[in-house]
Amino acid sequence: VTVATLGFPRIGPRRELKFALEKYWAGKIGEAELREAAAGLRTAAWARQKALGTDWLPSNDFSLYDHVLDLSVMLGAIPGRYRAAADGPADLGTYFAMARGKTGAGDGCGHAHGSVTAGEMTKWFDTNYHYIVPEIEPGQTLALGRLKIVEDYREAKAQGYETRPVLLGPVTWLSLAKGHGVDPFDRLDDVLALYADILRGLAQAGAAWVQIDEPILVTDLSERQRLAFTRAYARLARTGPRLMLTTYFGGLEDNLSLAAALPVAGLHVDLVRAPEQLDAVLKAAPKGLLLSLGIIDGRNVWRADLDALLARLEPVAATRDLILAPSCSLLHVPIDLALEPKLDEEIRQWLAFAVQKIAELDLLRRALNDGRASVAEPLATAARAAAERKTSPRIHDAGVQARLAAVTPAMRDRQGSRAERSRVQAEVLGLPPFPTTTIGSFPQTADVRHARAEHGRGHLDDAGYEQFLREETARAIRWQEEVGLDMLVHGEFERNDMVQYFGEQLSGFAFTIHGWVQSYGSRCVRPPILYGDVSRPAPMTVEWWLYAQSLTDRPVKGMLTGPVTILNWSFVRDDQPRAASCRQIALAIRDEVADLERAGCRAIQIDEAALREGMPLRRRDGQPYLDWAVDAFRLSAAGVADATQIHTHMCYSEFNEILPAIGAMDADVISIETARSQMALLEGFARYRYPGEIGPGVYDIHSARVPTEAEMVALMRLAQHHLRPEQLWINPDCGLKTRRWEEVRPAIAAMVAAARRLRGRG
Ligand code: THG
Ligand code: ZN
Repeated sequence: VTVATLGFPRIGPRRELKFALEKYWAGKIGEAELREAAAGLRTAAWARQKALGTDWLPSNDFSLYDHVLDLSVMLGAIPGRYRAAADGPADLGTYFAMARGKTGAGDGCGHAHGSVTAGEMTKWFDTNYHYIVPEIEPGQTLALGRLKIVEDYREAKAQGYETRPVLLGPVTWLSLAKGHGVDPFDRLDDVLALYADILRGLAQAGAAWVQIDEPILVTDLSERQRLAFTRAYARLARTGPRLMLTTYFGGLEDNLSLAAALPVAGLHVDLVRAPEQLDAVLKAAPKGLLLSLGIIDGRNVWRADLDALLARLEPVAATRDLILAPSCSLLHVPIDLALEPKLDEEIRQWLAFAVQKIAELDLLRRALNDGRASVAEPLATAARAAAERKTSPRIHDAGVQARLAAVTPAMRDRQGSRAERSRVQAEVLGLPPFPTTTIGSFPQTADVRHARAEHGRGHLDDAGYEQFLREETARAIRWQEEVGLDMLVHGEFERNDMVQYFGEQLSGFAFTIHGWVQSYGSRCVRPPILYGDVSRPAPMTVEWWLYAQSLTDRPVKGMLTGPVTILNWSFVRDDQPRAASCRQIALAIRDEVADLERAGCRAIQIDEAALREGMPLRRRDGQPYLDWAVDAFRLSAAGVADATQIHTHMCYSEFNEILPAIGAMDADVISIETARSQMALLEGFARYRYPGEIGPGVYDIHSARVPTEAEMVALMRLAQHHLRPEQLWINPDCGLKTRRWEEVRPAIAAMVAAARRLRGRG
């Protein structure tokens, strides 16, 4: 029995990669320094994993921005708009242009000379990691660029580390790719020829094995994808190194026989998401197939129940050779629990971050190879922790249970119909046609982040920090009045993150100091850890809302994160269903909604940015998920009077398949991203006859480009093809926290001017 890891966090224990990248983008360091920082992180990761007992070390799991983008660049899938900007093979400038776009001369005055839009970014399966969507244009040439994967393999080897390079497989890459009018699978053979070259290059460099990731195998596959698997692996399996076909994020199910029949040398399966598949996998796997069992959760932070795992593994290990591994790459968990000195001691006993997970694998291997007695003491410690967690009073709160038991169906329903609500809300709010608003956050400037950091370090006291935040909020309110927005927001300067902020104030959640997880590129999040029954000891947002509203006569929206999004962006309990945890959070948010309303708030936005991405990977699981997710949202929102306007917001999503669910949420107003898709999204809303009010985003906030008034008017005219004018709001397509004021000021001014122009037309 040996131990493998499938990938290690890239960002570094102190987010070294983030800081190096941001310095490089700011022009403060050069390419050589950036590459040096990256190489240091790779070396440290190999050394660390080796020291912890990893037999199979990964390479090429590191990326400067995104591993899917790395592969696209390696295959030469570089859309024309970037080729114009660079001659020759893709350099670092092209790579980052694809990742982040590029602002060229003329940007800011609304023209786009030299500016290039970034590749589309979307969620990696059901995680909170975002990859850059591969693009295949008609007539796209594909040709190998720099073989980063071979370079990284050699780099490790030169340092004395024999590694198993990680390569995203061709069928998953093609499945994720967007073909502009062409089916990416038409290019299968071209892509396979390049993969064969990559594999030969790795073989020449000395690699004996390659980890080829095909997570698409845990989804519902089309016939074309299935055929592609057979064709691809017939071609690749005998090309060079042995292939460890790696699946994760779910069970193989109906794809098991397909996967087991591929002529690969090894198969990795996820036994955390799909523990029940072990028997079927053992039966389907030919004796010669090396099995890698993903038994330690790469998606969550709980310590494993080692005794239970050993009971399951011992009989298997007696009959065949095994690799023990995390279920998936450790990219999705924080690096090291040892960096959390402030974490509650009892809760710490229950947790394992990336480093601790590898130690668990090491322990399991020893127990299997040398007998449990050889590791009796650490096993006993783990068992004690597991037992204590099951019965801890920290987890179980009778008050919360009683409240849940008393939830009635009526608590999920608003009092009046949509039409009635709309009428009283119009009366109370007195907004003009095409009302303007923003999604909630304003720029998190260096000043804001600095003040928060100083406060965190104790260099700025509570009163000083509070004073700073008040001034920022007051400035934001004044500016919104001046620029002429109709419904204001307080700006969220006090919030680090829309989930973490609530996690820090709710009971049942723990939070970390260094528990960063990469979200995209240099951006990270610190997911709160939901360990126990949830309640809200005190109002969380009312003071800031009251302060902001005291400064203006215009309505200020109350800003909350919805229960589904809090759930999806947290590490959640594994001892009860997600639906149960979600309902508890919903009740806590419901309390906050009630307090905001009592304080006089007339419009409350409950963001469900992550509702769509929480969709399970298998179609059959979709509707049950939507049922409880929508239910939780309604439970959080429906306690208000008809006159209180409930808003919600959803981020970049393909909504069409979930429109009935969005309708069922019964929010009065929804804001969505549409700027990039030229309002195409609205067709679906129109076809479905969405009954509520909608703010289709007219300002693509993911780009530094400042849109013009004319562009936004044009977008709203497009919107009116699909929806009645009374339904429409005007807003950016997401929060503005990642933008700079220099961009936000002119963009919002143009947006308000666009609204005025539309009103003039009547
Ligand atoms: N919060 C959480 N998850 C998210 C988002 C979020 N997932 C999807 C989307 N939004 C991802 N976008 C971002 C945008 C910005 C940042 C992170 C994810 C970001 N992070 C700061 C950074 O990396 O410097 C750290 C923020 C902090 O101090 O906590 O800016 O909004 N949970
Ligand atoms: Zn958004």
